[in-house]
Amino acid sequence: PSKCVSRTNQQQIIANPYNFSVDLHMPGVIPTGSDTYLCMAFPVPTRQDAYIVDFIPLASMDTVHHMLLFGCQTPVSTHSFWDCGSVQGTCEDEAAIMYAWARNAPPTKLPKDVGFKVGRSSGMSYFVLQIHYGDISAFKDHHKDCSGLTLRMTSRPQPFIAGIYLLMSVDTVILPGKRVTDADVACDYTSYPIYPFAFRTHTHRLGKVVSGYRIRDGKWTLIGRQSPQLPQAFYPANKQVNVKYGDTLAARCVFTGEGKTSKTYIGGTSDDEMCNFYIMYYMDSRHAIPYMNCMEMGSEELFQHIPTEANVPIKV
Ligand code: IYT
Ligand code: CU
Ligand code: CU
Repeated sequence: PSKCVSRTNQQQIIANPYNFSVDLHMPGVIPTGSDTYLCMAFPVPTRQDAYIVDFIPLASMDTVHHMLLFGCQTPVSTHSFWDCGSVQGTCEDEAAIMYAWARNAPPTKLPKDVGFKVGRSSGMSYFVLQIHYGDISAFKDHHKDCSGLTLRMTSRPQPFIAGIYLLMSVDTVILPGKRVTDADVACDYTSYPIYPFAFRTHTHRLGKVVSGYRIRDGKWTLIGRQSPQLPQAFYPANKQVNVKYGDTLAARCVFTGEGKTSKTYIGGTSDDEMCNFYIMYYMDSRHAIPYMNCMEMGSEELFQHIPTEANVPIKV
């Protein structure tokens, strides 16, 4: 039996019968080394559709480097927590990211009337919480960690659903010693309008800056730009940039091969690299599409027109 105290279950306020909270936290763990990734799956507690409308993080600031929340159908384990570093991963099927908390970054809030749809019809039956324990010296006293987050949920349909559009490179190769390698990704957008409100960048150690754009009538408009060496949370997107049928979405990751003695490829370990630009958006719930992605390498001709800021490093 875990000593973790549930923060919500004892005091559910029954003011609105549609609203409820779900507590997701580690069951009292002691990571065995620095830079351990632990995962824990939780069944979505309702068979009907439900919406996440708010995230309330509760993480031990001295040990938790970051927390991610995913949704999927088939987690690697449903019994207890597991080591989900590069070998095992989070889910057998595709995982969808819904939330990122990183130390020293402000947490993301969903806009009003916006919710992530989970449950039966969304094909998302489990939450998976991933926690990266960084420096574990605070565990010398053998205490157990119960970090995690509380989800505020409602069964009331929301006017807008939240979703994620992921741009990722699958084929970048970074040559050793080469000062700059650009990984470019771009796709035509051919769906209903989306309204980006947050973005997240992800690379490993060689990434310098990652930028995402909407291209409309040849004009590049910034959605967000960040150093992946800063906490990899969702940051507020450039306001008033919507994306509609006929636009193009594009992202560039700038890498350096300086200090490397061999080629670096895209892959799962910390010696590999990744190039990810996540757009968190909302969309009219009548034509809700919660996950989209783009893995096409943009054309050289298109990227001739990328604003020069995309290659300007960000101070960390
Ligand atoms: C090869 C690669 O770039 N992997 C990324 C993007 C990715 C995310 C999810 C790929 C798939 C997913 O289901 I969610 I398939 C990647 O692994 N990124 C990590 C986490 O897995 C989310 C990151 O921190 O952004
Ligand atoms: Cu981390
Ligand atoms: Cu990665």
